[in-house]
Amino acid sequence: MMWMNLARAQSLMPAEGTQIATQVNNLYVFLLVASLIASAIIIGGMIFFVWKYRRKTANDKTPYMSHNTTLEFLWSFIPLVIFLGVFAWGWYIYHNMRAMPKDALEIHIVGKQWAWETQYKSGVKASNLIVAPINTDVKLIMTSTDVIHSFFVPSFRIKQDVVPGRYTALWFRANKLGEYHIFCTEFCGTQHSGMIGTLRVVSQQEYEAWLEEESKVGLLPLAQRGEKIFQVKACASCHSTADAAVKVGPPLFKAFGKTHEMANGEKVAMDENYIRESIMSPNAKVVKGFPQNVMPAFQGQLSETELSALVEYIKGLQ
Ligand code: HEC
Ligand SMILES: [Cu+2]
Repeated sequence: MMWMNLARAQSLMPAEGTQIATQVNNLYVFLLVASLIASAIIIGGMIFFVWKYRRKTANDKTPYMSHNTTLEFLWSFIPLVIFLGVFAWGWYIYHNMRAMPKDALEIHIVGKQWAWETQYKSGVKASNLIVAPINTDVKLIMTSTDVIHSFFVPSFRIKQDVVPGRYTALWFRANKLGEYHIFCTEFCGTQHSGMIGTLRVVSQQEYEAWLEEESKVGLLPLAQRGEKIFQVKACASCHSTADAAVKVGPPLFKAFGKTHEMANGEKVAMDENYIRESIMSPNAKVVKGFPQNVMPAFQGQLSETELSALVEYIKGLQ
């Protein structure tokens, strides 16, 4: 319907990421348009009658009127039918929203001041991020560790209180790829407005790849995660870790805490910040006797957790 699409122009409402969002929008647009038509009839009729039956001469008499059964019946019955229709329509959508699908992919969500923690069944965890496959029923099982929060994804038109001491649930079936906002909509303390996250809808393959990748680094002690990342990012092809052998780059074995001489003569003790800088922008300080521009810069390719893991791993190579 043309008018529905018109009223639903992107600028008016958040994107629709699920079938339910579309259903909610249709109902909402119907209510909006029905209210507009009703107010046009009522206010327009009022203005018209005020004008038509205005006092025209000094001795106008108000005619005697009792009632009109047909009219009264119609203006009661037609709205009644519309209201019952809206009720049934709303009930149907609400039922769809609240009836949890069987065999859904279940994800645990913990609200805390002031973040959303995501926990997958495999043990993978994420913070302020939910990654979910497209066209799949997903059920969120939610609780809070402190105060009452409220989980809201505007583009999915789903919202639910997240309460300490019990579980509440939501479900969705995303039908568009993309990133959607997660908000907390229950005032929960000073940083409430910062309690936001991202719901990323990806293809089934991407979802599995992501889980796989996260499970590599998600469950181990930091130094062990660091060791994995060191392999995955091919650091190992240029740096030796078990002896002082010089490969493409300087050995990292027993390197932490020692003083290293740079190409410009500067002496730098290897601490956490030096490791970080060496990984993110290798050209900031170039080790004496080694080529510049050989080690790739990892800026933007490692998360803070991955960086900490690498730092801990390198510290432990003693
Ligand atoms: C293509 C080879 C190559 C790869 C891959 C590489 N590096 Fe390097 N790295 C070097 C070279 C060459 C240097 C010395 C030049 C410089 O300082 O930029 C270096 C320097 C370093 C230093 C400073 C060492 C010191 O003794 O002062 C650290 C720490 C380091 N790399 C860590 C890493 C980590 C962690 C990774 C993986 C995320 C990595 N490197 C990947 C070649 C590489
Ligand atoms: Cu909150």
